[in-house]
Amino acid sequence: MDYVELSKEVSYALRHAPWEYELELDSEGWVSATQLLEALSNSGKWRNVNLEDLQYMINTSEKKRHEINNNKIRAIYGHSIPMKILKEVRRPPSILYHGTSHDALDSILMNGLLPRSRQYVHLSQDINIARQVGKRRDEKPVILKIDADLAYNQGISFYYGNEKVWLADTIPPTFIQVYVK
Ligand code: HQG
Repeated sequence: MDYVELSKEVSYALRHAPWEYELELDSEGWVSATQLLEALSNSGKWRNVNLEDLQYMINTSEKKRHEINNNKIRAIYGHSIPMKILKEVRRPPSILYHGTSHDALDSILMNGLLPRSRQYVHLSQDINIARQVGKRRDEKPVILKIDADLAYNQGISFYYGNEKVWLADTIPPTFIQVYVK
């Protein structure tokens, strides 16, 4: 089984288009794993997929995109569906990074970091992760340094995704510094 391909389809279902799979996410993004497996099986491509496959897909992925608990599964971050998924508010690490493209830089410095097509802005404590994220859009990405401590103290909400991904609604320009250009 192609677990990378499976992960992409599960991400699509749980982040962007649950209705295409007749799934309804709860307020924290969980759906019945059985229902997801049923929908995948019906598609033909994933006829024999089972819960162990989903668990193996999660365990072997370098990013922790999904989690399973009590026969339920959810995407941990990345959602774009209209219903906002509730994430746990938490004090962030004092510094967070965001990797992006040179094309986006002027707009970000003017308007701040905005979630764009997703529900939250995605940030990372690890500069190498930020670089990887930015590389999806720019061979030599811009790395932005976010004064998360100051932002948090001034009332900006941060949310916990996983050990590597922090979320925020928006980051105003005053908390953003260009770290690598
Ligand atoms: C940019 C992947 C102009 C922002 C990744 C980014 C991540 C602005 C793009 C996760 C802007 C949105 C999320 C503004 C932000 N003006 N551009 N004011 N504010 N932007 O994909 O953070 O592999 O929605 O810099 O690794 O790149 O799918 O967000 O370039 O963890 O699991 O608008 O998705 O994870 O792009 O990536 P995205 P992202 P997976």
